[in-house]
Formats: sequence, C-alpha cells, structure tokens
Amino acid sequence: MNYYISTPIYYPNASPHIGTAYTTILADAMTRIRRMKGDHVHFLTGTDENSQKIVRMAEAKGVSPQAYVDRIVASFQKLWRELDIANDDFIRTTESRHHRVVQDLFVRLQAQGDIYKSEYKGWYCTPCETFWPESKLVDGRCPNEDCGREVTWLTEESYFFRLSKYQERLLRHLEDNPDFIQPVSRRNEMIKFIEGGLEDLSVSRTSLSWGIKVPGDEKHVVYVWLDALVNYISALGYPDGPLYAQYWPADVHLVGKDIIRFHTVIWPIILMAASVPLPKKVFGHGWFLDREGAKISKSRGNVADTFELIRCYGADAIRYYLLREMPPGQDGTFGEEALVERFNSDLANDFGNFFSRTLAMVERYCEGIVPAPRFEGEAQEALRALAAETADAIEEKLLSCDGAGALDALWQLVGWANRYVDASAPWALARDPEQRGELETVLYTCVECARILGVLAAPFMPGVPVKLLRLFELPDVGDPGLFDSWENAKKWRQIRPGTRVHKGDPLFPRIDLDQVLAEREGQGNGADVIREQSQELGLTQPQPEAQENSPAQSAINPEIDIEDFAKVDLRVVKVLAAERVPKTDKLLKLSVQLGDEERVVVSGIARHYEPEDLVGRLVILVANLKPAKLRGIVSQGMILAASHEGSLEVLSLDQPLPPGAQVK
Ligand code: ME8
Repeated sequence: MNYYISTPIYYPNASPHIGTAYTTILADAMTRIRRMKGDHVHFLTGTDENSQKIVRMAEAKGVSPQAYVDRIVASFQKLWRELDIANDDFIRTTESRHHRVVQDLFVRLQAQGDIYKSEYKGWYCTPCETFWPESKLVDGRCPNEDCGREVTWLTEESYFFRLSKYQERLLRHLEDNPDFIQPVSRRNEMIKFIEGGLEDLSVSRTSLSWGIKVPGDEKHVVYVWLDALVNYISALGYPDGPLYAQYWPADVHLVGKDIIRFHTVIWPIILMAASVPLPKKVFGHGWFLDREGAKISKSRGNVADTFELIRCYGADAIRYYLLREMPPGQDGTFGEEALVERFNSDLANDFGNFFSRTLAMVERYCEGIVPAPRFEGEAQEALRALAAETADAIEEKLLSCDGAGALDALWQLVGWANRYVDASAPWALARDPEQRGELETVLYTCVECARILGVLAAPFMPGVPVKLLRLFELPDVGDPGLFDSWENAKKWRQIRPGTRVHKGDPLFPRIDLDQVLAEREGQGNGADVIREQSQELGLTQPQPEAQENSPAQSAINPEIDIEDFAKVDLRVVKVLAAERVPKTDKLLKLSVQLGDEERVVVSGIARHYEPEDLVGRLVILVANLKPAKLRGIVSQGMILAASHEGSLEVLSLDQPLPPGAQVK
C-alpha cells in the first residue's frame, strides 16, 4: 500500500524547538510503523521560507533573506538527523520546483476566474501575517488565541481567491467525509467556522519583494498560504511527476491546532478549484505548553534547547517523552523534571531493566548462550496472545495519531514481562538442577519477549533495535526482518537457541537530574550565555562539549601561564538584591556592589539558592567577562561557584572585605 504523510513546513525564523519536534516525531513514528508493515511510505517535511517574518529577521541581522534561511534550515535538518527522523523529502519553498507549481496554479486559477484582482482594505495582524475581517476581531485585536496583538488598517491592491464560492461544496465534503478533520472536536469547530461565512482570501502582496512573483504582474508576490500549502503537491512533482501519481492524495497531513483552519478550509478549496483530489485526513494535535501553561514557541523564548536535551538524554528518550506526554486531542506539558522522571521510571526501571535482567540471567545461568525452550505452557501462550494484541493496539492507536495511547499499549507488555520474571523467579529455579528445563524455558521466553519488545518499540525509539543488535550476536544479523518487520512481533521462536547474547550496558542508564544540571551549570554561565545568545539570533550554535564528570572528578584543564590567569579580574562583590528570572527555574538576577559601582549579574544557581539566602553575602565575581544577554537581561560578569555530584556552593568570604577587593 502507498502511504503519504506530511508535517507542516516550518518557518525558519528561529531554530526548531521541542513543539516543532513533536509533529515531526509523531509523523516519523507513523512512517516507521507503516514501513515495518511493508507499505510504501512517502514522508515529507520542510520549511516555509517566503514569509515577511524572514525578511524582517534577515534585515535585523544585516544578511540577505536567502543567507538567513540557509543557516536556519541547516539547523532544522541537523535536528531531524539527530532525532532519527527518516523523512523521504525536505521541501524548501525557495526551491524552483515549488515556485513553478505555485505559479502554474496561480495562472490556472486566475484564468478560470477563481483568482481576481481587487483592493484590500482590512485589519492586518503583522506577526500572524493575516488579514482579519472586522467580525472576527476579539476586542479589536488579532483573534489568534496565541496572539491577541494589535491589528492595523491597511489598503492595498491585491489578488483574491474566491473561497466564498466553494463554501457549500466544502461543507458537503466534510459531511460526506467525517474523518477528514480529526480529532472530532476540531471538526466541529471548523464546521462552525465555515458556516459562519467564508470571505475571499487575499493571496498577493505588493509590499514585498521576497517570495514567488505573480506571473505577468511581477509587482505582486504570492502571499503565504497559497504558497505554503501547495508544498504538499509541489514536492511530489505535481501535476505529472511519478511521485504525485503514486502518492497523492495524502493519507494524512499532521499539523498543530494553530493551523488546522488553513489546512481544512483554504487547502481543500484550492484543491477543489484546481480539480485535484483532497487529502484523506488532516489531524490537528494540541500544543506543548510550558509549566506555566504558555505555548512553547519561538517568539515566547520559553524554549528548551532541543539539541541540549538530546545531548543529555538521547534521541530515543526525547521521542518517547514527547509522544507519551501529548494526550489525544488535548495539550501536553513539557518540563525537564518530568522528562527525567519518565526516563527513570519508564525507560530505565521498566523497559531497560527487563532487557538487563534477561540478558544478565542468560549470561549467569547459561554462559551467555540462549537456551532452547523445553515446552510450551501457559506463559508462552499468554505472551504470544498478548504480543499480537499489543501489536494490533499500537498499530490502531499510532495510525490514528495517538502516540500516547500506542505507548500505553506497549507498556502493558513491558509490565507483563517484568511480572513474568518476578513470578517465575529464575534465580530460584537456578538453585535446583531438577528445574533446569523450567529455567531454560523461562529464559528463552524472556529473550523472545525482549525481541518482541524491540520490534514494537522500533517506531517510537529507533535506537533500541540498533542497540539490541549489538547485544544479540545473531547469526543472521544481516537479516533485515528481525526488528524491521511488524509481523515479527506476532511470531514466536524467532531467536535461535544457541545465539550468543551479552548483557552489555543498560539501554537507558538512570539519570540524576541534579547532576545533569550541575554539569550544565559547571560549564559556567557561559553555556547559558551561548544558548541564550543563539536563541536570540534564532540560530543554534554548536554547544560546548559536555564535561564528562562533575568538575571535581574531571581531569585538570591544560596548563595556562600566569599572564593568562592575570587577565581574569576576580573581585569581591556584595549581593544587594536577588530575584528569580521569570519563566526559568535556573536563573537568578543579582544586583551586586563592586566598589562604588552597582552591577546586574544573571547566575544559573536558582535551583540551589533562594534569592533571600544570597542578599548581604560577599561573593566572587568574574568582573571583566564580556557582558551577555540572558533572558533579555544584560549580565555583567559571572559569580563563581563550585559544584560536585549535584550540589553547588557559591564561593563566598568568611571574613568581610570591602566590595571591590581583588581576588588573586
Ligand atoms: O505555521 N506544540 O509554521 P510554524 C506542538 N509555516 N506543536 C507545535 C508547537 C507546540 N508548542 N509549536 C509549533 C507554520 N508546533 C507554517 C505552516 S504548512 C503549509 C505552513 C508545530 O513554524 C505544530 O505542528 O509556526 C504547528 O502547527 C507548527 O509547528 C507551526 O510551525
């Protein structure tokens, strides 16, 4: 079967964040299960580059829009590689293959009278790049739930697309195809919206030079949605490319709830007007919110740096956490503490531990050689039935875009596996030679169960089978079938007795959050500065290499000359005031006295100190560190602290010395 799945094409106006990653990871998991089922899958993602936002950002940085997007697009592509995203294509709307299709469509729709020239007078929201009819404004402001900003009155010559003409046809389509918009709650919202009346859509701008020119009227560029949405067919080589013939109509467009309206109103109408079949489904998932309940977004800057999270926890854990934490049809909450909790309880304790126990027992009791089962009893029957049931449940949930439900189903089997080990107590069987047959059967069952779990986990955590292939010395390692075929989860006795296995390292070694944070902080506020500055630039610069251990355990750095050290101006300063920096649980803003001068320093010690604990204390400041902006606050220096195994102590003086005194 052919299966075509897409993510939105993201605006490359800043580096990708954890919310953007969610849609792409969900699409990837759906792609992987389909591929494992033997389907031909085409998975498309990409970037939406022709927007006014990009021009503004590029101007602010003093570079050309193209140079600007090229750098950011590279960071998207890097993130997708690091997250093991197996997309087949990456469309950029600056590519000529896309321009050509948009221009051809424009000309056709214009020739048939569905696009016409007029004048736009209306309320315009610049950040959302959307004209809003008066009736849709909320208290005179942009009605986007996520925006709510002021709108301005604009008059401009513009081409319009006759959305209104297709209103009834669209409603009929929604009625005849109840699955077109998922989940149902969003379908109902959209039907109400359409019934409220569609107005024709402005599809060109004269105020821009960056973008796709309107053929024959080059002072106009094609405007946002008519350009962006067409990526789903331009990437396939519409109208006559072989991929288009094979894959269109799309099986599912995965989008966030913020853009479901564009995908279920404008997009189907463009397609209807062009006599192109409609996609089968548009799924609008919820948002990831931060712990204060605000949407994680580029503009809010409440973004956890995804590269840093991958470095700390690995791609599989990030994928697992995001998929598990987004309840179907609702919003999910993202927090690093919760991520680590899930990591330790679900991945280290439940999942990883089952593999460690199984392989360690085969090493201990059978010299690392998988024994042959002596019989088939109730447990084996139960496992076979549960494996098949679990595979079906995962498939059903995941392919209806419910990653959390699919992982719940998988964890039922993980729970069974651990209970089976506890109940059959191989360590007790091993003490009695008469029970050898029972022991070998139990261990074989555990090994098979580990294999089955490896197959079922593969769409969510593609790194798991890769690690398992290192632990199982399979005579047929080259056989792509073992972890690559979904059907194998329902089969029994796939691991040959006699196969050598190794306990190896745990799949998911437990993580101590304090240690992770201490290491991050141990890199100095400098690491925060780099992250913060890169967010401001909208770029993710390479993170400094992690120190492997906390500073006390790590090797001493290379020697420096006394002159090098003399460059560092260390001073005693008195903390005059301290407060938490909003929207981060890491940073404190300190006002310090340095001689007669008062300075502001942002320090990553908020997890270790209450602000009031610091007021009045004499601490050590790196006074000549280049100022850097953290969360919009200019930090003039760095407070010294020592850290070890998760604890952190700010260096301070026992005996008072005047603020400004030098430290040598
Ligand atoms: O809207 N939680 O691009 P965009 C979950 N270029 N998903 C999130 C999220 C969050 N906090 N934040 C973003 C655009 N997303 C247009 C799309 S398509 C033809 C054009 C995801 O960079 C979610 O999928 O603003 C959302 O729809 C998308 O990123 C918006 O990305």
